[in-house]
Amino acid sequence: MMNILFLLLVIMEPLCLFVIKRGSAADTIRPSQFLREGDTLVSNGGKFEMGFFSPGKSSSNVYLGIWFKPIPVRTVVWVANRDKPIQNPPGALTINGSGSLLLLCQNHGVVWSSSSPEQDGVNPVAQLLDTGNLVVRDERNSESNSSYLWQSFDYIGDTFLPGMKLGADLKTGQVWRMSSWKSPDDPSPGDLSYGMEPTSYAEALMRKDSAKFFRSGPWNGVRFSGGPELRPNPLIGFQFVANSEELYSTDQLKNESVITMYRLNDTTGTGDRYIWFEAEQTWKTYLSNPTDNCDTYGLCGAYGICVISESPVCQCVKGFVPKSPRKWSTMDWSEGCARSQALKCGEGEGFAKFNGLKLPDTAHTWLDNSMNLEECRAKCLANCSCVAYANSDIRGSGGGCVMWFGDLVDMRQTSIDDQPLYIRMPISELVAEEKHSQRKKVVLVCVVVVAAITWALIPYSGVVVIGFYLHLRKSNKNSEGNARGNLGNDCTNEMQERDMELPSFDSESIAYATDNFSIHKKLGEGGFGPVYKGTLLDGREIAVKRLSLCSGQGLNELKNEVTLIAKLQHRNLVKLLGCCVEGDERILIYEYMHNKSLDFFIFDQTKGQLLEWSKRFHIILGISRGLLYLHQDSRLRIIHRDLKASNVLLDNEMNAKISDFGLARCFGNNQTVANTTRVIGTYGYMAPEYAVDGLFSIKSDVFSFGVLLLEIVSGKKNRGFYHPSHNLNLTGHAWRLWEEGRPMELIIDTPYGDSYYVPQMLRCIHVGLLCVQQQPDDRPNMSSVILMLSSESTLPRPKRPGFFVDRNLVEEVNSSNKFISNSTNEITITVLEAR
Ligand code: ACK
Repeated sequence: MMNILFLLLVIMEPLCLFVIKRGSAADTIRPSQFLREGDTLVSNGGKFEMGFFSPGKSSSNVYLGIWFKPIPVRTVVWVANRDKPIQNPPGALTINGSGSLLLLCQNHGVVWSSSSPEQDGVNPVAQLLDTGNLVVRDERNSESNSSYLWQSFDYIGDTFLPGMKLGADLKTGQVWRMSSWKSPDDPSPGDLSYGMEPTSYAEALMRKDSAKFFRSGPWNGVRFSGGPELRPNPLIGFQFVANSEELYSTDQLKNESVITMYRLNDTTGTGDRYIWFEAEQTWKTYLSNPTDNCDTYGLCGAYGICVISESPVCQCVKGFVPKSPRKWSTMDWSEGCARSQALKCGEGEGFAKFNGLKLPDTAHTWLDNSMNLEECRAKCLANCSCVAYANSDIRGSGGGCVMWFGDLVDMRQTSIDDQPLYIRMPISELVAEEKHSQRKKVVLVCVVVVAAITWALIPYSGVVVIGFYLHLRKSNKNSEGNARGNLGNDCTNEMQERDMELPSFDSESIAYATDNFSIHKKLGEGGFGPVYKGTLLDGREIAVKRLSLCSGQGLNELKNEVTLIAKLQHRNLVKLLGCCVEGDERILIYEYMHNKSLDFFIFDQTKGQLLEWSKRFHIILGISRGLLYLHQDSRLRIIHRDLKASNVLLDNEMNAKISDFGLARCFGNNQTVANTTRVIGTYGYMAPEYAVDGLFSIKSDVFSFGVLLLEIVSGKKNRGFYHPSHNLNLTGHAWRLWEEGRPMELIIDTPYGDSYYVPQMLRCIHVGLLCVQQQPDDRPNMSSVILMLSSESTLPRPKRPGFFVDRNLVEEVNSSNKFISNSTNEITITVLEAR
C-alpha cells in the first residue's frame, strides 16, 4: 500500500513537491523525498555521485549506481539492483520511515530494497559519503558515527574501494565478498568472486564459479605471502584483522588525492588495481591478480613449486619426484609430486628449510600465535600428520606457529625470503643434503687454510687464492655476460661434440647438385647470400646456402650455426645436413622445404588464400613448439635472436620449420640473460631491451614470436603497417583494438575468407599481445604460450607492448645508437634485414 502511494507520488505526478531538485548537489535523501532518473546525489567533497544509469551497450536496462564524480569516463563502483534492472522506467529511490531504501518502478512496485532491519523511533537519512559509501543512519547521530543502520560497503560488487572490508563479520554472519559483473553490459554477478577464506591461517581467495583460482597467500603480519606487490607501499596501506568477532582485510589510501580501485574483471579473469591518471585522463593498471601463470591455483600440483623464470615452470620440491613422469614431461603437472623416499614417522625425521616461497594453501592448517618457532617444530614433529610448519607472524624477530596437514599445494617462488617454510623429510634425505653442504664447507675451509699459509709465506698472495676460489664458484654458478665469450661449460662441450659429428660435403658434389650454382636453381637471396635448390647423387633434395664473401655472416656465424643446430632434432626446426668449408667457399646444406617461407604466403592477398585459418593455427603451434625446444632443449638453451616470417619455412605438409641459426646464441644451464655490444636482428621483430640495451634472453625471442603471431593472424607486417588514423605499428594497433574491445578488427581484409574460428583467433591475438609486452618479465615463456594457445584457461590482461609507437621512433632509437657507435666505437649496431 505504502509502495503504491510512493509510486503515485513519484511517477504519476511529476509535480510532486518532495523530489530532489534536478542538478542539485544534495548528498542526502530523507523520507518522502525521491531521487528520480536524471537526478543525482553528490557526496559532500564531490568525489562520488549516485544516480540512474544504463551500463555498456544496454539501453533498456536501468540501474541505480554510484560512480566517481570527477572522472569523465563513467566508472560505476556500486550497483543497488544488480540483478533486478528497471525495465520499464521511470524508477525512483526513496527511504521509508524505518530506514529502508526502496527502489521503485512504474509497473513493478519495489524492485529493490536495502535489507536492513526495520527500526522504530529513528529519523532515518540516506547519505552518500565521500568514500563512495551510501549509508543509512539516524539523523541524530553524527556522520562519522559508524553505527550505520545500513551501508552499501556491506554489499560489495565488482569494485573494492579503500575503506571497504573483504572478509566476514563472524558475529552477524555478514560476508564481504566481491563478485564480477557478468559482462560490461550486465552488472549481475559473474563467474569470478574474491573473498577471505575463514581458515585458521586466513587468506584471500579468488574463485571462478566455485573452483579455487588464485590465492593471495596468508597474511603474515606484514604482507600477504603470495607476492611482494602485496606489501604496504606509498599509495595503499593494508590492514588485516582477525579476532573472534571479525576477519577481514582492508585498504587505506595514504594519499587522499589519488583515485584508485581494485576491480574483478569477468572478461579477463583478473582482479586489477587501477589508478586514475588525471593528466592522461585514463585508468592505468597498477597490478593484476593472477600476475602470471604461476599464480594459477595449484598449477604444479601437490609438492610442486612454480618458478616463473624457469622453463618449464613447475619443479618438484627437493626430495620429491613427479608422480607421473609421463604427464609431467608433457607439461601436465596436475598430479604433482611424490616423495622419492617414503616418510617413516618416528624414525628420526626432520625438516628441510625452504626460503622465498608463497606459502601453500592454508585450507588444512592449525595456528597458535603464542608459540615460537622451536615449539612449533617440536609440535609438528610429534604429530605424524603434520607435513610442514612456519612462523605465522614475521613482525619483529618472528613468532607464532602455523602447521600444515595434508598435501602442500600452490607454492610458487617469490623474491622475498622472510618466512621460511619447513617441510617434513625422511632422515635419508636430510643426511644427503647435510653431506652436500658439508662438502661445500670443507672446500671453503681448505681455501681459507691454503690462503692463510700462502699469506704467511708471501704476503697478500692469499687474496689471490680466495679470489680464484670465488671466481671458480661464480663461473660454476652462472655464466652471464657477453654471449659469445661466455657460453656455459655445458654449451661449449656440447657444441664441440656436435661440431665433430656434422657431415662435411666437398664443394664439387655441391656444385654438381646445384648445376654449378645455376641461376635456375636459385631459390632466393637470404640474409647472408643466395640459396639454391640441389639434388644429391642419392636423390635427396637439398637447399644450399652459399655465403657470399662480402656478406655480414662470417666464418664465426657459420660455425655458430653449424655447431648449434647440427644435432638439434625437432620436427619444427629445419635440419642442417652438413657443411662445406673449402678455401673461400662456405656452404651450409639443409633439407629442402617444398613450400617456401611463411612470408611468401602471409603478406600476400592472393597467396594468403592458400593458408586458411586452421593451417595458420597449425603453423603457429609448430613455431611455438620449435621455439620451446630451442629454449629448453635438455642440455642447451638456445636463443634464436632472429625469428621472423622469412625464417620460418614450410614443408610439403605445411609444417612450420624454424630456420637460420646464424645469429643464435647458446646459454649455459643457469644463464637466463646476456648482453651484447653487437645488436643484430630485424627491425620490427626486435624486443626493446635487445634493440636498445643489447640484452637478449628467451624473452626477447618470445617478443619476436609475439610479433610473428600477430602478423600471421592479421596478414600484415609489423614494420610496414599503415593505418590512416594513427601512426602505430601493428603491435600498437592490435593493442589499441584490444583495449577498445574490438580485437577482431585486426583481421579486417585478411585473405583467409570465412575459415575463421573466432575464439581461437581471439586467443592468438591475446597471446600475441602478452608476448610483445614491454617488460620481459611480463612476457610468458614458450611453455606457457603453448599451454595458453591450446587450452581455454583465463589469460592475464596484456600490458602495453614494447615499441608500440610509430616504427620511425624505433629506427630513431637504433640510429641514435648507431651514431654513438660510429663516434665512440663502443657499440656497433648491426641491424640487418634480409628482405
Ligand atoms: O621464401 P623462399 O622460397 O624460401 O625464399 C627463401 C630463400 O631461400 C632465401 O632464404 C629459401 N630457402 C631457404 N632455406 C630453404 C630450405 N631449406 N628449403 C627450401 N627453401 C629454402 C627461402
